[in-house]
Amino acid sequence: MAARIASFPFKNAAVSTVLPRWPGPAGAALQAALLITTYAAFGKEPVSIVANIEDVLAGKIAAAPVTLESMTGWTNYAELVPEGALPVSASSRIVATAGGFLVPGHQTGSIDLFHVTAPNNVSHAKISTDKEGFFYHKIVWHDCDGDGRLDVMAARAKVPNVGEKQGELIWLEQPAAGALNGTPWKEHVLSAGPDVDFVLSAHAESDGSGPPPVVAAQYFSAPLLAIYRCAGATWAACDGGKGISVETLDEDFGPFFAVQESDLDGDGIPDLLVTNSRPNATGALLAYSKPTGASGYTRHVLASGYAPAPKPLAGPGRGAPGKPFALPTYSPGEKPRVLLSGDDGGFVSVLTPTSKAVGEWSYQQTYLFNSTGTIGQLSWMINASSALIAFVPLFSEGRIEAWALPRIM
Ligand SMILES: [Ca+2]
Ligand SMILES: [Ca+2]
Repeated sequence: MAARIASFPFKNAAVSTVLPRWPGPAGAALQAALLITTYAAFGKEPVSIVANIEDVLAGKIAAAPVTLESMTGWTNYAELVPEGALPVSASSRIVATAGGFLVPGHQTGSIDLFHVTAPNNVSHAKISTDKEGFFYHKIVWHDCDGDGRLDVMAARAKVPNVGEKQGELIWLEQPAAGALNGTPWKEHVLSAGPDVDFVLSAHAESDGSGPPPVVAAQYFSAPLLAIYRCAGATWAACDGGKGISVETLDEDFGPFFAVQESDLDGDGIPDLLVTNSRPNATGALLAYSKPTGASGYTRHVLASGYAPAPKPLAGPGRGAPGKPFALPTYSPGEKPRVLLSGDDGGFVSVLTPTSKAVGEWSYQQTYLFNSTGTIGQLSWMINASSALIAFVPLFSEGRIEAWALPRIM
């Protein structure tokens, strides 16, 4: 059985991320750390790091969050920048954040880099240029212009009280020098549409000639799951929308919340793992497959019926489920399990494939727990003992839980 192995208080815990090999106290061996962002309608919303998380889980030390930054707000995304993406020394690390939301005071979001040379030595570079009312949920590192430097692709949304909701796919050009000096990177707008989550697909290419297509889970602007392809040699050739074509994969099950690409059914071809987010017990975990030779994607409903937990004061904008994760497998041919959070549904579950056969899409769902509060974004890691650990930010209840997931649930 899955077991709760640790729990510690953490006010307003929102998005969690595992940082591998993160520097802890001087002299200590490098260990994974847990990064946690916070959401608050008023006051500071620090992004913090709990170093030496394996020692915390083992009960050797107490969780001691250290603030990475508290200048940005409503941080929806925080990840380690890929090694080598920016010209810094090998011992330093950079965390990229993206944020903002439709909450008053937070509508105009930003993309920021935090360069950490020591736990208490953090420098900040905001690389986006403010566009009033637009906020960010996701960035992807990709060399958009083929100059050898990784650039930032991002989706952003605008949700005004009155007027049109908008989504925009953009890229920010990493300069040849001064990438971290605080000057915003040059912005290029690619297309309307993508607004929340997206991936660069390794598989959705139509003829193999262009750059990797964008698969977008659209929530605000138009509730679609859609593929954006660029006919140029690089994404930069499609600036301003030139040469971009859009294929709609699903216009029935939206609004869509999250998308990732992973081979789910064991045929060796990456599939799309997707959630929508809905209020009325119609939330679903979905997969989309495109076998070799198929002309289009086939939708598979892996589980459905998710709903926000009942609350005395159920506000608007609540939905379920949250973000799914395909978990690592243990042997060739094994299909991955899926870790799922409920978001406003207040649960965490693991879906295990019930058949090894290719083309079978049935799963058994095991709930780790149900609560009445909102769950933030989960993260997971493999610890030094090869066990799979899931981190759960319980936003409403103000704590972080760690769960060990055995190979057989
Ligand atoms: Ca570049
Ligand atoms: Ca597949």
